[in-house]
Amino acid sequence: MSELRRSFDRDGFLVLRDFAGPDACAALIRSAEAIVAATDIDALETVFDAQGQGHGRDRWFLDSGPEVRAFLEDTPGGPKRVNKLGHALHDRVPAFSEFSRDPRLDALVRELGVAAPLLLQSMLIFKYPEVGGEVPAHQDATYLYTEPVSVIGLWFALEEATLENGCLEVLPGSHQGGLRSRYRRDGDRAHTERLDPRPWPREGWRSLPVPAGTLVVLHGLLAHRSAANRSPAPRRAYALHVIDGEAEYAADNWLQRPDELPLRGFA
Ligand SMILES: O=C(O)CCC(=O)C(=O)O
Repeated sequence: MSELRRSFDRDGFLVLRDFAGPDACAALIRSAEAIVAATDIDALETVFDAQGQGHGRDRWFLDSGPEVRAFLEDTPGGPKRVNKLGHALHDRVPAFSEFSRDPRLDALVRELGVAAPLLLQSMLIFKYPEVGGEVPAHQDATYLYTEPVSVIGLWFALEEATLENGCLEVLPGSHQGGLRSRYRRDGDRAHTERLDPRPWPREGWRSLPVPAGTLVVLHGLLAHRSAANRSPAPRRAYALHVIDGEAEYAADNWLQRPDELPLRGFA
């Protein structure tokens, strides 16, 4: 077993600096900001409700698995600002498809045990200065469940992520403790079902301040979160979630792909 794999199996995450160069990061930011600039923000209504998951009652969210849609920050009374774009940038937008279908990522996830990688979900998370919201502690397998659990998060810092602008925070080893909740779709809504009532511990979290270009790899059962950005510096990041095609994809996951846009791997 490689040292990388041993470390991932032990901790539930990897921090790989200098994965993406400045030009590659800038290209994704440019492409994402062009999408935002072409979006009628005032016409948007769906706030990405990271705390209460209120967007789970909203078709703009529920049908976004094969689309590129913008979601708002919770800024009551203030101007509307975009929280994220999701969830099929990797299949719909050339700059993201090129960035995501990198043979190095294919080799990496296979080394971590994914036999038949499929690119399931992508998001550009803006965390704009002053307004970028908190992402509460969660496991990605809550939202992207396969049997057995196979989802891996590939999170790319497109700019420096710091303690001030809301860098990722992880709970090392928490991937060994089982899945705590599932986010299930039931017709026109999705809701969270708790499987384990214990709250995440207050102690033991590790902040991951990283320079732009860093790839953070997250096991699907690893608890992670990020604080609000109250600093003057943006913290844009790209997150790509990969599952194993050999695992069974849950029919009641919120994200469902239509036959017209089947999931693809890295090729
Ligand atoms: O970018 C963040 O702050 C959180 C990202 C995240 O939770 C994820 O990609 O699963």
